[in-house]
Amino acid sequence: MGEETIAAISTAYGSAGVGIIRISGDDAATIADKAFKSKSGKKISEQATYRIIYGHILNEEKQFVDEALALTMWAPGSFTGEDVVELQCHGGITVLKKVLEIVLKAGARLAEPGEFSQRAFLNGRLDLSQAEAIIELINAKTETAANVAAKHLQGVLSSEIKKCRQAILELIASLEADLDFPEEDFARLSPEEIDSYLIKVETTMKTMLHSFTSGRIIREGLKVALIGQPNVGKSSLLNTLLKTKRAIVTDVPGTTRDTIEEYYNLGGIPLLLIDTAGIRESEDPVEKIGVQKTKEIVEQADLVLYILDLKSGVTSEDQAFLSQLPTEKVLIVGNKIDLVSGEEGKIRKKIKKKLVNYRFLLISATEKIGIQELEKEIKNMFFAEKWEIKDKVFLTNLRHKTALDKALATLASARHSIASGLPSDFILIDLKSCLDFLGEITGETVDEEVINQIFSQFCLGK
Ligand SMILES: Nc1nc2c(ncn2[C@@H]2O[C@H](COP(=O)(O)OP(=O)(O)OP(=O)(O)O)[C@@H](O)[C@H]2O)c(=O)[nH]1
Ligand SMILES: [Mg+2]
Repeated sequence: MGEETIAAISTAYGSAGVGIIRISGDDAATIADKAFKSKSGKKISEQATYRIIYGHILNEEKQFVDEALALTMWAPGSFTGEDVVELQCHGGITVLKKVLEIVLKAGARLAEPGEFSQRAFLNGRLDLSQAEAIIELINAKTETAANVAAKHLQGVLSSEIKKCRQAILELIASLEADLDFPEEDFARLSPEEIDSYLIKVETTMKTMLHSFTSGRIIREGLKVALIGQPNVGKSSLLNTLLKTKRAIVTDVPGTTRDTIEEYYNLGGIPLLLIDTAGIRESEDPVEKIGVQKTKEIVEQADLVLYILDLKSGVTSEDQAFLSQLPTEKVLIVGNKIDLVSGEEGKIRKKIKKKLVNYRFLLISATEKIGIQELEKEIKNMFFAEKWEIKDKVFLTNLRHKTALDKALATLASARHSIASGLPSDFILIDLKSCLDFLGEITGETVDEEVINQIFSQFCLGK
């Protein structure tokens, strides 16, 4: 150890019943003793681990600043693996800042964002993917996202990665033994055996990789953009789905200017619904910006609900706009079916003819017709598989995905070497890189710069 002792406010900035100052490092107890006087006269440094004592925070002039409870957690039995004292004060930001200042004057250094977690990682309390799960859990926007992050924190992903690494490691050992002791008479693996061994590891890794799309949706929500010309009923559909009057609806075209984003829970799966400004050529500068923004939203969306006003049908503007988008990203929603009752068959035929190969359905946003069918269609498009969080590993982090991509590429290269009849030296090079890439996920083989970069994204005090 021998690291500096660090301190920070670990609770949210705002008003709350309680706020916590966390102090971690070799001098945590001595520093805390300078800021905190217990009611009983006992020193924090004389306490056993996991004790709570009541007392007062006093400034340098021995003036009373706040009441507090001091919680002791001595190394290695703390989050960071170091000596930790947490001062539980009252949760006002001004008072917490005052207490922090006293602690810093007593000899602690202000912690960098994520520094407590970084120390936990460096002291082997968590691996890198588990540390990243903390931030995922803190930022979880839905219950599903929190559940997945909790699984990662428990090490579900790490253990899957470690299993793959172990398998590769065993193969490396066996191939190296062949090279080192060529005369020894033990059963050697044939190229076919090596290949089928690698296929197994590859399959496990690919399954993990494929979970990334779902994983990202779990974390960020499926981005669903409501797009269409002015007045077709985009905001009305948003309101109907959310069952609130979230967006302003009027019969004036160009009502929505800025985008409106709201999370919507579709059977446990988060959808991020984005209502946008109707697309049209406009001279109005505000509307122009809105339309430009709509185009950007379309780019980022996982799904575009392209809304048509069935009274106007499919216009050439609609066709022009849609032609710029990949068909599989679009679901055509014919709205205001209530206004054209009796003409459904004819309308369907027309849409089919003008918009070949698109999925489409007919609804009424205001009369709530076809809404369940719409929800069902979205589910079918994206969530055909069951979202069982139980034991399944979901890849949610882009850094992990990139490392896994690279690891898979090295396996492919190893298999290629086998197929080309190359000697095991070649295969070994790839297998060792594979090992390194997998190790990047859990943090065994990642360089310091990357580690610093990861932890700097954490919030202050974590
Ligand atoms: N009859 C009927 N009217 C609807 C339906 N959906 C929307 N409307 C009406 O159409 C008008 C426009 O609705 P909005 O939801 O504001 O349309 P928008 O696409 O958000 O319009 P902009 O924000 O201007 O681009 C309003 O008067 C709504 O009441 C529907 O299913 N049936
Ligand atoms: Mg609108």
